[in-house]
Amino acid sequence: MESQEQFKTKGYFLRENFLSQQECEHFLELIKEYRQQFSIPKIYRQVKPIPLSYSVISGKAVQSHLPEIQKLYETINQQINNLTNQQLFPLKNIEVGCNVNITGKGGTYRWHYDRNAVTALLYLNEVDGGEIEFYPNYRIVLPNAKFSRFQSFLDRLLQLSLVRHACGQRIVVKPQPGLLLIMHGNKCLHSVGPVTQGCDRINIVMAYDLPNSNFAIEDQLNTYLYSSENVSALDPNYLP
Ligand SMILES: O=C(O)CCC(=O)C(=O)O
Ligand SMILES: [Fe+2]
Repeated sequence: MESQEQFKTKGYFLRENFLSQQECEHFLELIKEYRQQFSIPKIYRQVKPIPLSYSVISGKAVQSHLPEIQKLYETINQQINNLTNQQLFPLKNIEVGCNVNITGKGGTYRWHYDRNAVTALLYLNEVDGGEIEFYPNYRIVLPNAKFSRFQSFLDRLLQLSLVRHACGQRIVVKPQPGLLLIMHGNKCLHSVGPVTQGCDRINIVMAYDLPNSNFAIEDQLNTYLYSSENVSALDPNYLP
């Protein structure tokens, strides 16, 4: 009950030690083994002020090769349904549903909102730097126009540091093994600052939504986020 209240009023939920140190090490080992067998794309998108610079094991690979992580995606679904008092589901688009983000030294994740309603971030290790900075329930969403140019303008305006600091509640969280962060992904502005130490920052990103959710832009955004290919759109979060 307490957690439900917390999520409702604050717009996010943090739980330390959702996984034990040993469980984290086990998942890190599975990820390491996956990386010894397969190469993973490195994504670099030059956006300001914080570029998107990371590597990712996308949802399709998680589903086929990392069944224990896929299982975790389902377990956390239950937790989220309790927390939100809603019936949310894994995304229909497998590629987007459950990813492993791997951020090396100097890597960052741009300012953005997720496309889905609720996102869970599960951190597996501790690094220097690589803090996530977020502003819960911050976005002003235009009804029926959330992929429009005007929405894009509004989002860019609210991303300015002056506006963020004046209008938002700034929260900074340092990754630690087993830490679970749940947020309204499509309303919470977030970014990841540079990892300053050699070791990779590794976390699992799990996306949930209502069953009838649909996203106006899928393919371009997926290419942008999960492959190293070029995309023509300036920002594929919005319609041209
Ligand atoms: O790695 C993080 O802490 C955040 C990643 C993120 O926001 C995303 O993958 O959408
Ligand atoms: Fe995100």
